[in-house]
Amino acid sequence: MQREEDLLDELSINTIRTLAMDAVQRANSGHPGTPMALAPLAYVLWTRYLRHNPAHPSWFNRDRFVLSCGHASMLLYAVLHLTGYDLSLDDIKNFRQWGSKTPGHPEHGLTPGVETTTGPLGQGIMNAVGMAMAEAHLAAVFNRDGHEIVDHHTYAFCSDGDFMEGASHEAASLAGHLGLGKLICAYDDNRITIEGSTALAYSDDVARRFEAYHWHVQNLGERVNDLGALSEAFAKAQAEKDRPSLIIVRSHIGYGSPHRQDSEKAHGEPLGENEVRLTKKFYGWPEEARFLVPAEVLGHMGRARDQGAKLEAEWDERFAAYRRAYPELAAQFTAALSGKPPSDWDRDIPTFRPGDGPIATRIASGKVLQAFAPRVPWLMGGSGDLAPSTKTLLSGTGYVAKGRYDGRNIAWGVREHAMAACCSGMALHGGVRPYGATFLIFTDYARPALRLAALTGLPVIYVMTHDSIGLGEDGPTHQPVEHLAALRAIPNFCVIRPADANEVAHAWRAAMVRDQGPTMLVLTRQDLPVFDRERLGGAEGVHKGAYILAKEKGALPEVILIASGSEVQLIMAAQEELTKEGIDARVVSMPSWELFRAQPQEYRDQVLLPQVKARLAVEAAVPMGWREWVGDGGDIIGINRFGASAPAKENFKCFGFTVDHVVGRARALVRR
Ligand SMILES: Cc1ncc(C[n+]2csc(CCOP(=O)(O)OP(=O)(O)O)c2C)c(N)n1
Ligand SMILES: [Mg+2]
Repeated sequence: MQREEDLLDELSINTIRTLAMDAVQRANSGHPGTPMALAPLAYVLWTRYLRHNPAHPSWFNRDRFVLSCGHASMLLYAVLHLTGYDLSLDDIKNFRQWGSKTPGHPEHGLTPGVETTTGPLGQGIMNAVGMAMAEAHLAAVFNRDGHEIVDHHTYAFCSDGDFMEGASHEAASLAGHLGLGKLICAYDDNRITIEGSTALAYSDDVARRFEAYHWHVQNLGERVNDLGALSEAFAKAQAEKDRPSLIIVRSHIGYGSPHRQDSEKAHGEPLGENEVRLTKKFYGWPEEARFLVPAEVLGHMGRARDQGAKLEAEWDERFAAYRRAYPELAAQFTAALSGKPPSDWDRDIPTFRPGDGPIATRIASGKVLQAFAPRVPWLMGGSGDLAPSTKTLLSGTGYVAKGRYDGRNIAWGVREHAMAACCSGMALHGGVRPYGATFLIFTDYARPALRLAALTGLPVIYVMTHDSIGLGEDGPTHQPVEHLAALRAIPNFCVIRPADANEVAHAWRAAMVRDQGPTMLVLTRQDLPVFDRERLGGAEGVHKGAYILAKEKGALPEVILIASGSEVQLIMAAQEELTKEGIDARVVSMPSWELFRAQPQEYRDQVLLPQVKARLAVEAAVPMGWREWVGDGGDIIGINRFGASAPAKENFKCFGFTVDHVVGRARALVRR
C-alpha cells in the first residue's frame, strides 16, 4: 500500500509530465521528453527546497532557478502554474502561440517566475554562475552577524548540450575557482541529443570534469525517480558551503512513453495522439483527459503561495531589524536594488580641456570610471585578463576571490563568453550593476551572450577598447573591422563610440542611465585630441547619438561630414581645409546610431539636414549600415578588407583615413 503522501507526489509529478505532453501535442511543436523525465527532479526542488513567493516573483531573497536546457520550457511552465504563479491553464494551452506567456523557450520578463531567457545551450548555466556571484558579493557586503539579509541559492538544470558547449566550461571553471557554494546544478545525463545517442560525439567523464573544476559532485545514477534520493542530494548540496554542487541524474528522455523513451524522437517533436494515450496509461492517468490538473495537486503544490508569503514576511522582518541596526547599510542596500544611480553620482566626473590631450578614449574612460565609481558602490566588474589595457580596474577595492566576495573587481580570466553571460546573470539577480571589458575584436567570443542581454533588456555595460586598425602593430587578428556593424545589427543594443575624452564622460553617463538594455562603449587604444568645447558643440550631444560638433559658416552647408570615434578628428581637419577651398562643411559627431534613432525626427533633421544630400561618413570599419545616414546621394569612407600589422599612423594613411582623402571625397560629392 502506498502512503497517501507518496500518491500525492506521484500524482503531482504525473501532472507535470502530462501537462508538458498535452501542451506540446496541442501546439504540435515543442519538446516533451525532457520535462517528462525531469518532472521528479523539478517537483522535489520546487516543493521541498526552492524558497520563492509565487505571488511576488521578484522578491529579492528568493532562490533563483535557471532552466539552462530552455527547450524543456514546459517543465518550467508546468511547475510555475502548479505552484501558483500568474500563469493560468489557458496560458499553458497557448504554449508557443503568438502573444502567449508561454513561448517556445523561456523568456525573462514575459512569464512571471522565469528568471532568465534560455534556449541557446550553455547560456543558462553561465547566467546562473553570475547570479551566484552577485549573491555572494551582496552577502559579503551587507550581511552582519545575526542579520543575514542576503541568503539564497541559485539552482540550474543542465542538459548534455549545455555541457557540450564550451561556454559551460568557462562558467564552471570560474564558479569552481570562486567556490560558489550556493550554486547547485543538476545535470540531466540522458545520453540523448538531437542526432541520437551522445555516444556519437561525446564521452566526457562529466563527474571528473567538474571535480577537476573543484565542484562537489554527486552521481545519483538511475535514481532519477527516487524522490528520497533526490531530496537527500539537494540537502547534501546545500550543506556543501565552499564548492558549487553538481547533481548528476541518469534520466530517460520521454520516460514512460512505450515507443519514444530513450529516443531522440522524444526531444523535439510531439509524441503523437496515440503515444500520448499509451504513455498516460503507463502513468495510470486517464487516457482521454487533456490538461488535467487534479484538484488535490493544485492544493498540494499551490501551498507554495502560503509558504512563499510566509518566507517573504519573515524576510521583511529580518530586513526591518537590519534597518534598525544598520540604517546606512540598509539605505545603501535599497538604493542598490533600485538599479538607479544616486542623484549626484556623476558629480566627480572630470571635464577635459584641450590641454589634457591628446588622450586615448580608453584612458579617459578609466579616469571617468575611477571618478564616479565611489558614488555607485554597487557598480562592479572587470576585464577578460586585459585590465591594464582596458583601464577598468577600480582602485580602492579588491578582486572578488574565493571566500572574499566583497571586492568590486572581477578577474574574469580569459573567458569573454562567461564574462558577458555572467554579467547578464548579475544584472538579472539585481543589487549590482555589472560591467565587462576586453578588446572590441573579442566581442566575437561573447556575442551569443551580448545578443541575449539585448533580447532580455539587461542594463549591462561593456567596455571595449582597441577599437580599430588604430591599435596598430598587433595586426588584422586584433583589428576589428566588421564588429561595429555586427553589434549595431543587434536590436536593443546600444553602441557608443566616443570621439574624445569629454564624449567618453557622457558615454558613461548615457550607459549608466540606460536601464532597458545593454550599452557598449567602444574606445581607442591610441591618443586622440580633446576638442575645444568652448568653440564647438557640447559633448552632452552624445546623449542624442549625433550632434553638430562644428557648424558651417553660411546658412546651409554644402556638405555634411559625419564620423564616429577616432575619425571625428579627421573630419574636423577636413572642414578647415574645405573652408580654404571655399566649400562650406558641417561636422557631425555621431557616437551612437541607436541613441540618434531614438530622437524625434525634428532633431534628426536639424543635424542631418534633409535638403543636403552631399554627406560623407568616415569610419575605420566596414561601411555597412552607413547608407542609412548618408543617403543615396552620399559617400562613405570605410574599410572593406581586414586590417594590417603596422603602426597606427601608417595604417590610417594606407587605408585612406587622411585629411587629404576626406577632403577629396567631400569635394567630389559637392561637385557631383
Ligand atoms: C547553442 C545551441 N546550439 C544548438 C541548439 C539546438 N539544440 C536544441 S536542444 C539540442 C540538443 C539536445 O540535447 P540535450 O541538450 O541533451 O537536451 P535533451 O534533448 O536531452 O533534453 C540542440 C542541439 C541550441 N539550442 N543551442
Ligand atoms: Mg540530452
